[in-house]
Amino acid sequence: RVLVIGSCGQIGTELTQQLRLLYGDSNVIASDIKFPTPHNPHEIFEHLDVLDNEKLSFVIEKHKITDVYLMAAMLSATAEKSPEAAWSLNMQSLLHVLELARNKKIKKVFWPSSIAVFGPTTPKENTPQFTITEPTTVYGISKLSGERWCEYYHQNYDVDVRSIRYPGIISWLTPAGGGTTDYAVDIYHEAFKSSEYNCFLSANTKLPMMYMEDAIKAAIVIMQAPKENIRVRSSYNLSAMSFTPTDIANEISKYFPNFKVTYSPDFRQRIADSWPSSIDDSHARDDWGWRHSFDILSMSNDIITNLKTQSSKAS
Ligand code: VAH
Repeated sequence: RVLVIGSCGQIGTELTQQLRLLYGDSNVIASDIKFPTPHNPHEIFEHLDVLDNEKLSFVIEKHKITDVYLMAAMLSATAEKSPEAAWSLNMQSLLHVLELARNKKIKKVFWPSSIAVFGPTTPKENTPQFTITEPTTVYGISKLSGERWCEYYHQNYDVDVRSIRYPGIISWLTPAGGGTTDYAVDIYHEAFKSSEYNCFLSANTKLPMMYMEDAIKAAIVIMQAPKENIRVRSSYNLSAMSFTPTDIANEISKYFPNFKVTYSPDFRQRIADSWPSSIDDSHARDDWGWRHSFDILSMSNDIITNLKTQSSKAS
């Protein structure tokens, strides 16, 4: 049985839906500190604060969980405002789950890391799998520490934890939650609401990005790969495309010719400037067959099509 922790989050919502399609509703238990909304109507739901270790162990036992997808975290922008809370949530949640795996209470763990583990001293273009990682954000520090723990628990206790350094993830169904790349989610929704969007990053801020469908596919494919294929036990670089706010504005203007984007960089610009512009994910492609499906054209078309359908249903 599978437990998704953080099933109401940006990735968790659609990940839970896909896992239910794959394994059946009764084999996928959703859990979150928030309660489900119409966005994420989970068949089997447990209200869970992942820091409540007792409740977590109870849920694992009650549902005979074998695989855990730990999707709960505080993202980069929010974490800068609440460093201690971010460290506690992002770190303690992982350590609790790794301990359960060490004690053989669960068999397999998926834990998302992020390109946020890279910092200003990391090579910016085509960032290699193994390189300098001096993150300058609370979120990046917590993700880098998490990667070190994943590798430690694998090497010392043979824990089967698998991790991916996600780039910015773009979704239409679920809102993004407190990240630096959220502009790329918000801007599409704004195109349907008003004729302009004020972007909190500068026009030419190039960042590695991925469409939600690819992000979900990656989590499921890495978890289904034979154990011996997973040679990187810190976290795999992963990417699909890189783009700037200008690139997205140009895509949207194909559908909304009068759409106007203005740029007012805020504190999140410093975070974005510390991250790479593009990622070398050849290890993921070689080790477990990673292949992305969406580029900026097919992603934009998919988002606009779905938002059109959603808005026509709503009206
Ligand atoms: C964030 N969406 O912006 C997340 C992600 C690489 C970005 O980690 O914090």
